[in-house]
Amino acid sequence: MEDGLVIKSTGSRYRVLADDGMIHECVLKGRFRVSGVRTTSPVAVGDRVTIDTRENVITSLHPRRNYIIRRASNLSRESQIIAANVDQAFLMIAVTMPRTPIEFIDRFLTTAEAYRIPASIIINKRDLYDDEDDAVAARIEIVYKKIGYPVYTVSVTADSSISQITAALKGKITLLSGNSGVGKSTLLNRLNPALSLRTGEISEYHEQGRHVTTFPEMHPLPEGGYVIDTPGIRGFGVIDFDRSEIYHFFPEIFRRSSECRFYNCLHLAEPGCAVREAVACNEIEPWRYKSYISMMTEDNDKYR
Ligand SMILES: Nc1nc2c(ncn2[C@@H]2O[C@H](COP(=O)(O)OP(=O)(O)OP(=O)(O)O)[C@@H](O)[C@H]2O)c(=O)[nH]1
Ligand SMILES: [Mg+2]
Ligand SMILES: [Zn+2]
Repeated sequence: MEDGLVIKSTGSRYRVLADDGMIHECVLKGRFRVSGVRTTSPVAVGDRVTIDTRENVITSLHPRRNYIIRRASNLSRESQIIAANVDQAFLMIAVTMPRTPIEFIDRFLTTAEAYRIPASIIINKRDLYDDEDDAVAARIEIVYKKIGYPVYTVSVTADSSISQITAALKGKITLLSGNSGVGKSTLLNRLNPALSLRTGEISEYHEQGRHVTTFPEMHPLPEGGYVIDTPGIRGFGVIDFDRSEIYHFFPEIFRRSSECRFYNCLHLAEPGCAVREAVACNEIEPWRYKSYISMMTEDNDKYR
């Protein structure tokens, strides 16, 4: 018997890095259940497990600090656990080639808030930006830093140093998300050249609304820590927010809400709403408020 870390899951087979450094390709023994949810696979990357090294079976799952879950679709009751025991979440975006929609950023951040997982933003590909793109990137950096999120504006391919990112990832388990083509795999290869991940291709292409099961993989960093790449997962584990709670996950809106006239103000059209006043005078960024309104009214399915 030995303890280890699940670094890859394909739904039925699991790659386990045992604490002695050996890799074991394992299957599950018997039945495991996560209480209350039906999942496509009960064990996920980031899980700590005990394995029987003679038979290469996982015999027990250790308690989790947290786990990020993603429902297969609105109609499905099955869920997929994307990762367990995550320390922080990084969203990589780009202003151009490809441009990440602002609302995508806000969906990601609110989900991280709901999970109470600290989130950071990497704005990549700055070598490609013209003056206008630079201004957009600078604005994004200012807005999100003011709310409290660390933001790193870089070019993973052109910058001679990305040491701030290396330092932020060191020793932690980090979930890395971002729309296809922003440079996630390129970053991982730079952090750990031994990985030689494929880059430049559209991975696991999927159409809007259609669910494709993809399996996140955990990559070790040379200086300690792991990054979980989430190919084909657009948002990450967009959860079913209770409408009356959505504003709790916009920290600056939540802070302001204590000044609203009504304790149950949803910051829509209520009189005496301090949030709308703050938006009107740009103390709260209007695009953040727009994202909030959109989450209050729109179909969340397209961000899964
Ligand atoms: N000019 C420039 N190109 C970059 C930069 N970072 C990545 N790229 C290029 O962008 C393309 C896509 O990068 P990937 O690392 O494959 O993107 P990804 O986020 O892993 O995409 P998926 O795996 O599809 O989700 C590749 O051709 C990279 O060489 C950058 O900072 N500047
Ligand atoms: Mg990739
Ligand atoms: Zn209000």
